[in-house]
Amino acid sequence: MKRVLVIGSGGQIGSELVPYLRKKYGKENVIATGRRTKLTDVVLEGGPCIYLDALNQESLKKVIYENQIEHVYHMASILSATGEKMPQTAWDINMNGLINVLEVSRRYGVERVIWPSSIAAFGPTTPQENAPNETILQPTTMYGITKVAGELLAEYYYKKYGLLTLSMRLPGIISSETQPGGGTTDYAVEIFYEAIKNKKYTCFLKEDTKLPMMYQPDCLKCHIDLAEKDESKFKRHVYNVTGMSFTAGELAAEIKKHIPEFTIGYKPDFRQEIADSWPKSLDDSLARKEWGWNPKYDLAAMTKDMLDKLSKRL
Ligand code: AKB
Repeated sequence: MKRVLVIGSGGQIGSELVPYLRKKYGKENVIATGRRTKLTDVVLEGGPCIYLDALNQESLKKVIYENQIEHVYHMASILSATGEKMPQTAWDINMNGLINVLEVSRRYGVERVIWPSSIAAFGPTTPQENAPNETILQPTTMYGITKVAGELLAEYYYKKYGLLTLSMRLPGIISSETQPGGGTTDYAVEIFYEAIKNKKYTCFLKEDTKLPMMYQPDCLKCHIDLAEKDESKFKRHVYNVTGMSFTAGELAAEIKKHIPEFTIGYKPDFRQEIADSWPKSLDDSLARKEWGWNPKYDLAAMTKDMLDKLSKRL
């Protein structure tokens, strides 16, 4: 049984990662923390929860020391669209939060830090199709800049102090429990809510905008794989991972197969430029080869499951 800390447990991934980890390690062993975003009832009622500001190194020390934490999942981050509205805050939260987590983790003997990077680490000079694991990283968003700097910082902590840091470059995550906030790929979740509630949706990206995506069950499995697989499997500390790639139009067409009266319009805003700077698809063959990454959901399976789950709930 591992003693686990999840920083940013109110977010789209954290809110489902916490119950997933509690099932695996026992509810008392997984400490959920949040700061700005409200924790869900499932997280609050399922085990220990505390307020934690990752920018405050002393509080972080106390939590990690007092709870003998072995694995840290650092999920707190400002995403791409919000990052463009407040670049300085994005830098502060994403970079100072991360360096605090790394510094306290290495001092108190944490075994692994799992910290998601993103497709935002890529930029317009990266190959657009099948972007390789090792490639040009010249992002044009503040969020992307913090992801590239974060990847380098995490690698620095591994080389200098032997702290095992593992990151996956996550694509857009589609999930049914907690809506994302402040990202460019958020449309791929919003569309489901609107399709069920109002049978129509206006997309803030163009119809032919293609981006890499992943369904939440695969995303959660990916986190556990990085935490649990034998260290010898990891030949590097940052991996491309993807589940599928589709355009906004293709997603709408897939939803229409289940809700024939669904209609979509397109009104691109400032997020179009962000989406255009990211690759359309990723090459995740190194993750598949080195530690057995094997996502289960494609566009059809994800769409059916999202509609089933949300229709029951909404
Ligand atoms: C965003 O859209 O900003 C995030 C991401 C791709 O990292 N979902």
